[in-house]
Parts: sequence; structure tokens; C-alpha cells
Amino acid sequence: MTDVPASHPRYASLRTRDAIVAGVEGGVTSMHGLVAHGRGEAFDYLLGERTRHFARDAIDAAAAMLVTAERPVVSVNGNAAALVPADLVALAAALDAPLEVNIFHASKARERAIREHMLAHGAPDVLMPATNAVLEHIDSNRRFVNPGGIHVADVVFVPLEDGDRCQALVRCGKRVITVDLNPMSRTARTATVTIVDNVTRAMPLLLERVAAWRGDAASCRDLPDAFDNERGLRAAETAIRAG
Ligand code: PTJ
Repeated sequence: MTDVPASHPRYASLRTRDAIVAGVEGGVTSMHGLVAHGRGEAFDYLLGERTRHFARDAIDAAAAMLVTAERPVVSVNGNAAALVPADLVALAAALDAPLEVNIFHASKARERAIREHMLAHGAPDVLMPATNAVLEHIDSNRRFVNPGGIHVADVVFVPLEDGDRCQALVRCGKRVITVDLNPMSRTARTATVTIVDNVTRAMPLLLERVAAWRGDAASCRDLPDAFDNERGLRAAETAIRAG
């Protein structure tokens, strides 16, 4: 771990880097994940490394969509597993939803490492991609899904997604919630709800909202339809360009 005091101005960012590096060292995160993380850092820097109003609106819509879903699934890749494993486990538990490993850069060993990592963080079970359930409209490794998970899900929470699979999920009729610091990415533009924020900041806020609404879904039922993803992305891009 980087030896920096909590008073260091870049403490949170450096700790998050440490988590990603530990993910690579533990076989959970791919080397490509480091590159993706660097790109995320750059956007986060431009956003002032804080949760903005458009992200809060998206978090509300996402929480409402998740608590009113019939079969929500929490999808886990190598970066999300390294950065927010306990929060992902807590989200799945709060929703009574499965966690499912689904990665872009193919590796059976890494899929198993992510599963073990999530179990070590308290997940009671973790679904794995299977060969007997395939997502249509996609050719990459991510087409393999679990027949009891993403294959039959109506809402998929998939932080740091790649554009192709996001498109495929939407074309399969699923509603997709993503967390992506880049409001211009294909994923951000294709998802049903895009939370433009660092996943490390967004997850605790999402958990709070889900906890508040899960026993009272009626009070938030209208939020997902009222949410305008394009408007949120425009606001995020404007904030980034304004510096
Ligand atoms: O474990 P795998 O094989 O599934 O790979 C995971 C990555 C993330 C490497 C893979 O999905 C990938 O290549 O993603 P992309 O297409 O590079 O997109 C990653 C997006 O996440 C980029 O738009 C980044 O800006 C964004 N991002 C990076 N770090 C964060 C982030 N968004 C939110 N929070 C972050 N901490």
C-alpha cells in the first residue's frame, strides 16, 4: 500500500489506486483494468472528484428501478470487484438479487478469482457465466451469462461496462444501470440509467437510497420513467467542459 497520511490531498485517489493495483496482484482485475481506471481518474479530476447533482438524480432513478424490478441482477467485473466488493455484496443482499461474474477480457482464472473475492467479502453465492445461456447481439466473451441470472434479469446493474454488452443487454429488452465517469462513452449513452460518478462514491449513496425505498416501493415507482438519461449526460458533459 502507498504510504500516505490521511491528510494527503490525494489520499482518497491514492487509496483507490492501491485497491486497483491489489486487484491486479490478486488476479481479480485485468491489466486493461488499470488503463480503464486511469481514464476514469482523468474524468473524475475534471468533475472535481465529487458527486454532482446529475449523479444524485441518476442514483435516485437507479435505486427506484432496482427496488421495483422483478428480477434484478448485480453484474461484477474485475474493476468493480477490486474497488467496491463489500458494497456490491450489500446491494445484492438488500435487493435479494444474485451477484454474477461477467468480464470482458476473457479469463477463466480471473472469473474464479472474482468469485472467491466476492465470497470472501460476504457474498453467500456468486453466479458464474455458463455456456448454455448466451446473450444475443454480442460476440465477445461477455455473451456467456448465467441462465438463472443475467439471462432472465429485467434490470441489470453493471458498473464500468463495455459498450458492446451494454448495447446487447438493452437490445435483449433489459434495463441497464451503469456507473461510468465518462458521459461520452457508448455505455453511458446506451444505458437506461447512467450514474456519472466514481463507483466508490456512488455505491454508498445508492445503498442508502435502496435501504430507504425497498420497504416502500410505491413512493418511488414513478421515478425511473420520469428520468431522462440524455439530459443527465448533457449536464455531466457541460460540467466537465466547464472545468
Ligand atoms: O474485468 P473486465 O475484463 O470485465 O474489464 C473491466 C474493464 C473496466 C477494464 C472493461 O470493462 C473495459 O475495458 O471498460 P472500458 O470500455 O475501458 O470502460 C471503462 C469505463 O469506466 C471508462 O469510461 C472509464 O472512464 C470508467 N471508469 C473507470 N474507473 C471508474 C470508471 N467509472 C466509474 N468509477 C470508476 N472508478
